[in-house]
Amino acid sequence: MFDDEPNLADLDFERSVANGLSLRPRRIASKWLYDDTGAALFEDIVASSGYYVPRAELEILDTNAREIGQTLGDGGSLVELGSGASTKVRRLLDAIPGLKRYVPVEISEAQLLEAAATIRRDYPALEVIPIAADFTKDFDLPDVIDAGPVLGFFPGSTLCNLLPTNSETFLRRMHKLLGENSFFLVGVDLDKDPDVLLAAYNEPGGAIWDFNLNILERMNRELGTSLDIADFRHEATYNSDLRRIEAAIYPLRDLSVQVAGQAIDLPAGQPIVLEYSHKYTLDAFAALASRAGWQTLNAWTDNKRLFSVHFLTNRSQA
Ligand code: AVJ
Repeated sequence: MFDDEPNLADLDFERSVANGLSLRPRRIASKWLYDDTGAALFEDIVASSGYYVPRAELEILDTNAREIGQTLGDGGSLVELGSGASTKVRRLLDAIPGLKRYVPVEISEAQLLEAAATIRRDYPALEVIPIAADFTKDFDLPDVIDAGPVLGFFPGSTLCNLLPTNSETFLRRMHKLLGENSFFLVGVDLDKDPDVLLAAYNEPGGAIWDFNLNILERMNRELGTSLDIADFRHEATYNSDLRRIEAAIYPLRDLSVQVAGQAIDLPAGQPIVLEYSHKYTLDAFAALASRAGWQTLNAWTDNKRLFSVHFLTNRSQA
């Protein structure tokens, strides 16, 4: 997964946790949330009724897929970043019959190959070229896609984990990778009433608690700590200056933990920040994309204006 804390990104789990817990506020980089257990628990969040992102995004894709296909033209390649089980993309595959090729890019190779086999079975006319890669690092796309238009697909608001400056760098990298004749569909969560955001990111005792508290179980498993999840609570807050949800866990009593040979204090009530989720207005995101070299063709929202999908292009004449 993505990292919002570059200084903690290229370390192993133990070093990264030890360094993060010495920062103030204490931090654990969000990429560590998504081990196999974490990825499965995140699916429970996706299925939960309070988390509006998946449903709002599918509504937008369903409504606009035909227009996307018409703009793209025939013979194109769809490149999905972080394709997981390749479920959302089916809405596009179903609505864009002229598509020639699907290139899922996914770090979990087992999940990638299983998803690719299922897509091949269900879309026999489509050429499927799976790429096992971490899209936050450099990787290559197959040369064959240069023959036609390319549609990048980056759903789910994953980009919003990044600090805005790192998002811009990422968008610029994708601009280069997807090439001259490309389009990019990016799912971006909208800035809105903090009460609506807080309700979506707080579900006391629900899937979000299990997902975030899993980091403690992971530490117990992999770092030999013996933390008790009953000693913590989860709360997401909204930072209105930086326009982001900050998900954190809080010790309920004074604790101390041994990581990488260091004794680290975890005082009662002091947050350990796990994940940022930045929120954008349509204009703010279009400006960011433009600084990264992309031109906005369209920015769609769902009916309730909770979420947005930006349709960007590399084509200068557009
Ligand atoms: C995976 C970062 C897109 O911020 O909406 C959802 C993570 N955490 N509910 C988001 C998340 C709790 C999600 N992203």
